[in-house]
Amino acid sequence: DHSEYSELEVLFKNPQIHVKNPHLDTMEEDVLYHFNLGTKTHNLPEMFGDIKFVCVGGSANRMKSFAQFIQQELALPGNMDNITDICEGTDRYSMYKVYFLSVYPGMGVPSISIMLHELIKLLHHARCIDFALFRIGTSGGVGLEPGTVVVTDKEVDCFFRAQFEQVVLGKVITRSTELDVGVSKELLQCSSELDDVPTVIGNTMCTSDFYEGQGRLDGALCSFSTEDKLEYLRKAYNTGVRNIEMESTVFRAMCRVCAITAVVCVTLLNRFDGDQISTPHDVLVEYQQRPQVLVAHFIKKRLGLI
Ligand code: R2B
Ligand code: URA
Repeated sequence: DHSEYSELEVLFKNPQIHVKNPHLDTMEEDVLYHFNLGTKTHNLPEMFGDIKFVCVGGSANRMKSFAQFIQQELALPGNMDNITDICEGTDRYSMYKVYFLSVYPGMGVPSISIMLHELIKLLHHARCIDFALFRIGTSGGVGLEPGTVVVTDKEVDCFFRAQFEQVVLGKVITRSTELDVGVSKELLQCSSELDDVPTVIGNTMCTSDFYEGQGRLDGALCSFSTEDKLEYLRKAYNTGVRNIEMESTVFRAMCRVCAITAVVCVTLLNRFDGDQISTPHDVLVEYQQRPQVLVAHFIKKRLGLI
């Protein structure tokens, strides 16, 4: 059965991951090649069974500092100065674990999609239950003040449809990005309890290119006029799009296995005002911390720490 959602299923009452791929059951070993982990070489339940929150996104360094930040915020034991990359045997992805898991998925849909296959199987093999999965990152704003955080309502493709298309065996398979329990309102509430994390709920458009694919005029190629670009951005805005990035649709479409998922991205610029990201480095660094601060606050509240 290859109907739309046959492979992955959420059991909300007991949200344990059910990876519905019958072929997996017949495999003696599962090698998670890009993580340099495997079911025979590693005790995955022991290594990862206690995971309650998973956060993907940013850059390798940002995910490391996020793990350190969470450890500090949750007052977890251990010395975080020498936290090691669980994936250091491969230079594809980076992964840091401190009760919660912080993963750098690379840039763009193909990269995060490979990572998510292995991450979901990892959580499945580790028999994790009841956990939340976040994508945090950067984006281009559509009609927003730079530095605004967008908590995604709907992840849409470049035609403004709430779906993710993938070619499988030469056929286009469509998966919805709409069907799960969102926590956007809870995150918005969290932002109101924080200083300097201006936040809105809006739709997030996911593209497969940073330049022409996002209507930029400053790439190596450009096939359209300034007016074409602005018309497209206005159209996007009118359908509810407030930011543009490169991973959200596949993230939501694949992560329906998790009880809670959220996409939280800060906007680095307002695309109606320009394309180049020329904001000073220290300002960008502060912007990029905002999704981390918001998600950390959410986690602390969920854990009853505040
Ligand atoms: C946001 O920022 C990156 C491009 O600069 C990309 O990974 C994304 O989604
Ligand atoms: N990331 C994107 O994908 N687009 C932007 O404009 C900024 C960051």
